[in-house]
Amino acid sequence: MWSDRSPQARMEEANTTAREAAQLLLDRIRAQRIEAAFVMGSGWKEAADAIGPVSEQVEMTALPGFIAPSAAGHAGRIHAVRRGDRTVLVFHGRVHLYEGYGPLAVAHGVRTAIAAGARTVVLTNACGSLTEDLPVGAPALIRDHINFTARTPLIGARFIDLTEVYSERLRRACRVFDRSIGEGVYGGWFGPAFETPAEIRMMKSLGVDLVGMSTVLEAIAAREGGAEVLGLSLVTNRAAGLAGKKLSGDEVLEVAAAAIPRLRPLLGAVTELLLEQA
Ligand code: 8IG
Repeated sequence: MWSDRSPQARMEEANTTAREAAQLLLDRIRAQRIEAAFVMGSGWKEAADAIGPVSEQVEMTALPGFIAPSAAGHAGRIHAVRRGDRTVLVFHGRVHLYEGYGPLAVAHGVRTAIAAGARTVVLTNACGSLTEDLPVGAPALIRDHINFTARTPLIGARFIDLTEVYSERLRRACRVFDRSIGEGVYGGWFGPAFETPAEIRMMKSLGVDLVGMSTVLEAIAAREGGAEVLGLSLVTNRAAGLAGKKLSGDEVLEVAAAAIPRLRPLLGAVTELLLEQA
């Protein structure tokens, strides 16, 4: 899948497959539609219980177009959370460009959620920080992004406006809930290798505050689909060359685990907000 056809056919196939996946998913979770979708990146998964009790679970690979995520901590499962007569989806795991499947596979979860009715997509991730203002262990709002991947989930003449990818309204609401939460520009990096110190200096000079390997393509696809986007980053390390030591996977996991108590109330508040407006 996602290969050898004409560009238009591949875009159509992506949208058709998302609609098919959405229908099957809605059948499985016995819902008419969903209100919102959360994509849980590394570090965030253990805080997902704050969104609400899980009523149904679906394996991603049971749905057309989904690929079992291979990155550590990505379960490849979709949870349905029922709150009153409303349903939100929680994606445990996502596909990254560095896994090699391409931008359509990366955006498929978001497209499926929107085809299932989601009007809001909450994209979470773990990332590196380029500024002392966004400290390790703290969540931060994504204000804007720079797409360094040279990829896009859009094929053809789709001139989508990206003036406000990350909803000002939702960011403001998060700041009201947590007055100390920081905000920054996220640089989306292809990976899988982290940046060199020179690449981080380049990004810094271009106005990047946070850097990671996800989120940007999903955000673009969500905007194309007309959904509002909230981007939440958990800073787990200082970017390469800024901390005077090498980046350590174990340290990232430790920082993420320690941050769970800070992420839970934020996710709870965001869920309330999304259900209120629904
Ligand atoms: I966690 O420093 C995490 N993910 N590109 N750079 C990039 N991705 C990351 C980083 C980082 N930390």
